[in-house]
Amino acid sequence: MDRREILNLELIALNIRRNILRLIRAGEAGHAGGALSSAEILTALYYNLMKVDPGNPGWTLRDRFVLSAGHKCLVLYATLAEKGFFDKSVLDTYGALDSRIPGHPNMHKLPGVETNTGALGHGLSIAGGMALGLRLDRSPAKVYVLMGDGELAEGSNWEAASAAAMHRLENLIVFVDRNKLQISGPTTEVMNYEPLDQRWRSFGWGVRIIDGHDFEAIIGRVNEAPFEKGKPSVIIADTVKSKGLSFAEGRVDYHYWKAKPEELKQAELDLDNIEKQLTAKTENIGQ
Ligand SMILES: Cc1ncc(C[n+]2csc(CCOP(=O)(O)OP(=O)(O)O)c2C)c(N)n1
Ligand SMILES: [Mg+2]
Repeated sequence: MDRREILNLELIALNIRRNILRLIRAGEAGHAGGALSSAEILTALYYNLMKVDPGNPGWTLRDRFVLSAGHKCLVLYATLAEKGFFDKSVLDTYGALDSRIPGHPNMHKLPGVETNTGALGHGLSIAGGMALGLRLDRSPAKVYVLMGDGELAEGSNWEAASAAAMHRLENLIVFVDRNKLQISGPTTEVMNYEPLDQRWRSFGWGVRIIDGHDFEAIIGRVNEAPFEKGKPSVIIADTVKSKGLSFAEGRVDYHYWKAKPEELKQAELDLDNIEKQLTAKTENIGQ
């Protein structure tokens, strides 16, 4: 990929992080950690990989995105708003009664949300059904799923993984956001599924491991899917929870962040610093 294209995606991911901060400010709290760790994955999907039309969210030929880990909804709202599915002013209603953007995504309230999620461990089953249905319709559309690494502790995922392999769902591509933390601690201490690549492989999937903050890796691997003929694909994305916030990166306390005013100030400064770095990179390319 061209350096300019990558920089452009990095700038969009920064805007998405700014939108996440705006949501947290509005709601005074939210699931920040897992939203921030997956900002690059959603940016790559919505700005490079997926065929979607913000003006026509129900377009039959669209690719589908299922946010299986529904508590990561801040990153979905932030991305859909950035992409123009709805007005950014809606972000300021987060936490309000009757908001169109509740604590877990609701397809009946917001255009662009494909299915309701929030109870972990159900998105993969739903996505498998979508992928099978699309194949029966001879649709070229693909189904993308974002799962949390802690979410994998739900047994229902592994039944869905077996079914997807049995049905040879080549049009199904799953990301596992391996930020190594879940709600109460390190995933390896709460429910250890490592080595995760071997586990997925044994369930009949094609597997790749990437740096989940690296656009070339995200886009490059997705473009190679299916990784193995007749198999669904999973990309294990190594990420940092709360990526971008100096005081919160890799800390379990920010899984759900009740934001203090001084933390919000620091978060703004951190994102301003990222912007400065990106501006410097842009100037370098220009020379
Ligand atoms: C069925 C179910 N059990 C428990 C929860 C509570 N819960 C919300 S987030 C979370 C941890 C998820 O961790 P992970 O999937 O690693 O997400 P991330 O690190 O990206 O935030 C849990 C247990 C839930 N939403 N659904
Ligand atoms: Mg996690």
